[in-house]
Amino acid sequence: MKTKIILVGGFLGAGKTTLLGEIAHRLSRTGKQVGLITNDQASELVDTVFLAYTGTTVSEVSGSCFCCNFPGFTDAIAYINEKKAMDVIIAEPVGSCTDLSATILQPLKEKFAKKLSVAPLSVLVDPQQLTAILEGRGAGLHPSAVYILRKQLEEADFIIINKTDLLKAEAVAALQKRTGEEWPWAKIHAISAKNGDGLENWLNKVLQSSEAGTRLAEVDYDIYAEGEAVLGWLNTTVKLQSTSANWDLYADKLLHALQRRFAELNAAVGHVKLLIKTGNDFVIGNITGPHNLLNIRGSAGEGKEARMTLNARAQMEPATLEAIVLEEIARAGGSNITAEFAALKCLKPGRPNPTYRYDQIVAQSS
Ligand SMILES: Nc1nc2c(ncn2[C@@H]2O[C@H](COP(=O)(O)OP(=O)(O)O)[C@@H](O)[C@H]2O)c(=O)[nH]1
Ligand SMILES: [Mg+2]
Repeated sequence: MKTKIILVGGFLGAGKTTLLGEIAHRLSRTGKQVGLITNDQASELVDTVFLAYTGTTVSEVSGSCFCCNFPGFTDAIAYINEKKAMDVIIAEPVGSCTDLSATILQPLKEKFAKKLSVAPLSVLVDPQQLTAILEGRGAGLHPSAVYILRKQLEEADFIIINKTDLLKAEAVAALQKRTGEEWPWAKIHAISAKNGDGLENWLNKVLQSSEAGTRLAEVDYDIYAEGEAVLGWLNTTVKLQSTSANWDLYADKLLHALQRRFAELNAAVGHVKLLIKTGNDFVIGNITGPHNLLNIRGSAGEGKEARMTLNARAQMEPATLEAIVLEEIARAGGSNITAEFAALKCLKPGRPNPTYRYDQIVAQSS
């Protein structure tokens, strides 16, 4: 039996991890064995901690993106498959990555033809960002970051407009039509990873089709590198201690403070997310834009000790980002909560240098 491998790409905050969690649930319910792979430039990933709560086998490729560490990616596939023979493995590449068809899908089809069946490249997009880009606006992003987002859509086999729960049905239909006109070769799906709308339809298509990596985009690596380098990248894990603290209030306070600081600097936010866990309970929260509502779910309750993982991607120098995050962690805790940093990494992604970059489409038998 070949393992089906599904790559779910798309820009930071598009909803990839939410979708991965949801489809892992759905596939597991139908008796399928499912594994997940997350990816980041550094370890200490909120997505990995969050997805581990789904009870699925999760493997993290960190320190480099899949494209620049193809062997790391295929080792993660092998590691998961050794634990259990998987029917499906779903992988989430870094949100600022593009050129995945040339650097991941083609080499997978060629080198792993016996073991893997590659699914169509599905690229998720936030409808607000998509609308802005179709109207020629920048969605608050640097022009080179917009370039990356457009390239992600250009190389997609399936473009998935996510978060349709935020739009009226007519607006979804109009956006689907306009997207189809812009990228006529792609199949356009509209879903809500949150409420499940459109999900089954996309999932069935993606599982049945072997039309994977049917497009190669021409990518200018200078612009691509600049689009990634404008983002400051911070990952940290912090041990929090208190005589007694309400961790949900702390999460809320910290996220609001960070959002205010980024808005003051007018800095576009790729995403800021944190997860605080106490035993088996957790609270998870996100900021996806300077004025977007915060999204906080779950509860870590009250107590003396908690562990927080925080990831921030914002358009600013890493040193500025680090200073802001450290200041606000200290301030949100006040005199009641102390923070001990178990890990802290702050960086600017380096120039992408893929292991492989194919300039021809590899055929795949079904
Ligand atoms: N309203 C709405 N929000 C969503 C949906 N999918 C994801 N989100 C939210 O979008 C934010 C980013 O989601 P995440 O899955 O972390 O995105 P990723 O960076 O692409 O992995 C989170 O606040 C999610 O709760 C959706 O279908 N509807
Ligand atoms: Mg994610």
